[in-house]
Amino acid sequence: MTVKVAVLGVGVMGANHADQLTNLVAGADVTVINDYDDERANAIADAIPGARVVSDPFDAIVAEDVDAVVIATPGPVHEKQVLACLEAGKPVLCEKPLTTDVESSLEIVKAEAALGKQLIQIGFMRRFDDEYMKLRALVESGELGAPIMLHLAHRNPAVPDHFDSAMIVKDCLVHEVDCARFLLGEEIKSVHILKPRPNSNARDGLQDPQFAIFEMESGRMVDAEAFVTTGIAYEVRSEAIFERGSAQIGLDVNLVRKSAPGIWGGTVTPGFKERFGRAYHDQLQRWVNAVKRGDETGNYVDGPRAWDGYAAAAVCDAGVRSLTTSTRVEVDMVDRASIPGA
Ligand code: ISE
Repeated sequence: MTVKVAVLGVGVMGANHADQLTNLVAGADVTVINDYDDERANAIADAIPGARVVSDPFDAIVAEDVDAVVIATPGPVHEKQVLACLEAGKPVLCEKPLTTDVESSLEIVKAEAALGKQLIQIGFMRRFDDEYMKLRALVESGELGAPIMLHLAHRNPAVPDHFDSAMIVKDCLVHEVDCARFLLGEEIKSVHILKPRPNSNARDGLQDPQFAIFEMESGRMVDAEAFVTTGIAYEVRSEAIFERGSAQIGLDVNLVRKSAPGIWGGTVTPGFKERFGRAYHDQLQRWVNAVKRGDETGNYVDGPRAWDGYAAAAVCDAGVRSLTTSTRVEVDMVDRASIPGA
């Protein structure tokens, strides 16, 4: 069986998914492309044999030649589109955020749980990155004892002009939120965002960098730096400190060159598409495989679920409140066990 996929939203991420599904991922065909900008949709569809443009995202979701949906549209329209996928019983890989507020994310978790099928996967692609998987495996193995702390860093060379301080939390720090939850296997209890003196390259009023402290349920602590105007390149690093050692990923040591006159070095990965290209691919391949098995297993997901999208929304909401109040803010989340099947 070939999974016929509709890609909703073909900006940077959606176009990347459509390309990987067409040219790299086995067992999937992109049959439908949708974007609010028809011209952009046409340009992408023209490069995909057999794909057509459907202008209304809801028509795309219910189309007969669509088995599963990738949502890479702007966050504010996710809620209705994900709900439409649930209503149509179609598996969906939704880019973060699941929705733009905590309440609607929770409603979606409940709606999916009530269906008794796992249909929603969230695009936290780092969980498919080789280095993250190795670090997670090291934590699980207990080889170095229990993990005690994480030091995380997320640096972007630049961000678009519309990026404000809250977006640094919801668009960038959100990955560190998921990373902390994934690596340590527990929820985040509180967030405190400290505000260092802003970088002189940061637009007026933009709180950049930000320094977040996550307190985990068990009392472990995580610090996460988000710095989006470094002017350098894309750097994402994680270090775990254990009882009997430490481990680091994201050193970005690729080709190391030596040349005259006494020069030693390499290049830093320019952006997230390059840094996580392989992870995006593996995420899509595992999702397509899970969709194929879904009718037998009732589980069309292999990776982070709606719950993870909800947890990220709840932590980021606390983060944004911490940013404005300059205090430590408790994360307000329901107990997962209270929603059977979540
Ligand atoms: C972007 O939206 C992403 O999701 C990238 O993975 C992240 O690293 C980047 O900072 C965000 O702006």
